[in-house]
Amino acid sequence: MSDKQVIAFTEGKVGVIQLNRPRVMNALNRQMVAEIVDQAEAFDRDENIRVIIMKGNEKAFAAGADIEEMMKETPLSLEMADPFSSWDRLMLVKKPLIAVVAGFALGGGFELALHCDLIVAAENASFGFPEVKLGVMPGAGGTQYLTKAMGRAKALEWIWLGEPMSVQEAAHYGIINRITAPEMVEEEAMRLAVQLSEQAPISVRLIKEAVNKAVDTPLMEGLYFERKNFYMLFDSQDQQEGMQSFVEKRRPTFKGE
Ligand code: CO8
Repeated sequence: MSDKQVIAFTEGKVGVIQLNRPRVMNALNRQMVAEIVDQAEAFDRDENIRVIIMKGNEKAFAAGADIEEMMKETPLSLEMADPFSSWDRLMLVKKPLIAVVAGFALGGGFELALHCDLIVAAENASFGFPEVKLGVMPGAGGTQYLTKAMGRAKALEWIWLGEPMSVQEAAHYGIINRITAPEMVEEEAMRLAVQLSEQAPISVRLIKEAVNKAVDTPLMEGLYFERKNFYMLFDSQDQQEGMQSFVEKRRPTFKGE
């Protein structure tokens, strides 16, 4: 096992995962994906953490799967290694995940950002699925996420042509949440993370569950799911604190209980 490929640290109630293969634009090899997912799960279990930030550096969030590693794969090696099961685990993280994207978020790097709940992007961010130019296609959810976000025709155009997408285009399709100057992007993401970390944690968690449910559930089923989560919150101290603080005209303090 070589050196660690992600750096993890905390700032208050925010856990930060920094992708750390700058020499290759944070290309995602298997070890790095495993470390990202293990760390995200560790923060998810950590009672002191309420929000998780995932970031790269000023040149790249991640320029896709590591092509040197990937070029040796065969259908059987992929089947046996089952690389996408790690990505499925990322979807089970219950706390908010915020991607900070400066520079390239391509292929698997774009998919990694799309696995996060919110994306804060620098003006120089560039998103895209260049896989077609390598004779393959997106494999970690790109065809599904993009089609749900922008509709079939535009998704086909982007993925077929493999062209880079600017932040303005990504914002137009609702793919990213905020755009900032490159030097402000980390600060803006941290500001958003801190704001989220001050919300009632159980509410935040059940809201994520319910919104995710809306993505591929018939409306009636989604409405029932939302209702159950709404009822459940009336068993929390945070609900009592939130409403009590309102009538007492003071700021609430949420404990996640
Ligand atoms: N894999 C391996 N090495 C990479 C990758 C990559 N994806 N991207 C960049 N590098 C390396 C370069 O080879 C170069 O290394 P060296 O200095 O040793 O030559 C170094 O990073 C710097 O890159 P460049 O010199 O090319 O920098 P430029 O600024 O000229 O260009 C680009 C930057 C545009 C990002 C360019 O490097 C590029 O096009 N990279 C490849 C992008 C790409 O095709 N990504 C898609 C990969 S396929 C994919 O993601 C499939 C996803 C499937 C699921 C995910 C599983 C993990």
